[in-house]
Amino acid sequence: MLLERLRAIVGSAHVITDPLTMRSYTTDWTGRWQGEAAAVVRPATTEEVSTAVAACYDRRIPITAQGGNTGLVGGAIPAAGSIVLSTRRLNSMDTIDPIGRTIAAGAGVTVAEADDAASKHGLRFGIDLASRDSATLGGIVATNAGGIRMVRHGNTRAQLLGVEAVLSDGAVLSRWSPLVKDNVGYDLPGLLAGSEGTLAIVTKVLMKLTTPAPETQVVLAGVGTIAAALGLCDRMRRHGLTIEAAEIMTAEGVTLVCSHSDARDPFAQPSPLYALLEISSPGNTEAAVLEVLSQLADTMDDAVVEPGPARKLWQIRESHTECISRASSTPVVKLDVAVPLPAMSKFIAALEAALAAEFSEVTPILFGHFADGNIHVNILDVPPDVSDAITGRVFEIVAAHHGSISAEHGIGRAKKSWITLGRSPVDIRLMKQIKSTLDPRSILNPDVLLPLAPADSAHT
Ligand code: 2HG
Ligand code: ZN
Repeated sequence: MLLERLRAIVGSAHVITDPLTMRSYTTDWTGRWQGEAAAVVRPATTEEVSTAVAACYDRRIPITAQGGNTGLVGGAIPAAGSIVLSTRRLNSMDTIDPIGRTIAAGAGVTVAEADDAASKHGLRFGIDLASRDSATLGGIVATNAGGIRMVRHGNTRAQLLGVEAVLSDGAVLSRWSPLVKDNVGYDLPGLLAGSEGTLAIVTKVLMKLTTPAPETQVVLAGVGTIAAALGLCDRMRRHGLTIEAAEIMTAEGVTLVCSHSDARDPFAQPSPLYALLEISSPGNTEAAVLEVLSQLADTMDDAVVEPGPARKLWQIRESHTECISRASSTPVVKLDVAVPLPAMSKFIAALEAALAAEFSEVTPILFGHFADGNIHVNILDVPPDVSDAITGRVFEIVAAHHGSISAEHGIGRAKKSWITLGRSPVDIRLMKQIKSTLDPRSILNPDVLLPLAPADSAHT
């Protein structure tokens, strides 16, 4: 029997079947996605992962890999009868190479732990996100996470040099080279980045590290329009300054955060939009930032500047997810979208108008990494029977503006019905062919990402 076999592989203490203990693995952070599993398995080594996966392969039992369970699209939530393979015990911090500027670590190491380890060598981990204390390296690879430093260092795929990963039959792929120039064949680590646990289970990662700016200044600017916020970024760049982060919030979002946390709005009068920029430069950043702000004074309602890390200013932005969750009467509908920068103002206007006219009972809050074109559309108080209609409507507006229905959180379960809005039939066919080559028995997270026809699914 499978559970006996799994107990023999990882030890009885690490095969969880108690429904109450399993709940934190089968329910997502938002409470919107709830699954069921036959068991949660917690291997501690790649060999244990490999043997456990091979046991599932032999019996055609589906496996959902899960890191910190911080995802927002149900991508790590299992379908009934699945095994959840938790990667959290794969938490070895293997090597920091301060000369090559790389980190090698287990998939269960968190983003915060990776950053702490890099900081001891005067370096930083290039991905940062509000869930840094729980999100794992395996999870950020599986979702190709972007986060708040994407504008500066690129997404996870851009920083991924190598992976060790277990394939669906238990074979171990080790594409492990710190070389930044290495063109021997297909980019398999790049393929696994963003594959949402559907192609292989990442057990170790080899990633680039970054050099921190010696000093940063954090600007919170109250602006009336997206065009003014983009203009601020543009002028900072033209002035020779580097944008380390560029976030946008709305008056409604800032008010909500201030009433559900101890954050406070530093402005005397609320502004329609709040642009939060973190800026660095090789010289006197503060003087240069103040100069740009004075040149653009007539495009802003108000502005404050504080030396980084300026945690109080960042708290306003980073508390959005939690405060929104607390404020909504139903699980929040979270739609993480991107649009081309020139289309962003029109997109937001069209979205706000459609939601107000067609779904007047809901409360939308928009925020996000605007310099990357990424807006997190959070919709509160959505009656459960309306969530699909509202999702479809938002995605229709995204598609009409040539945007993406998934900027950084992935497709998961939440968006797979709409994947045709983001990819052509030929593209989807090719992705399915890749899936069936790497996972011929369709046991790796079979219910996420690609809309499989029932006949395609070998385990049913
Ligand atoms: C962020 O940018 C995360 O804080 C979460 O991607 C976004 O809660 C969200 O919708
Ligand atoms: Zn985000």
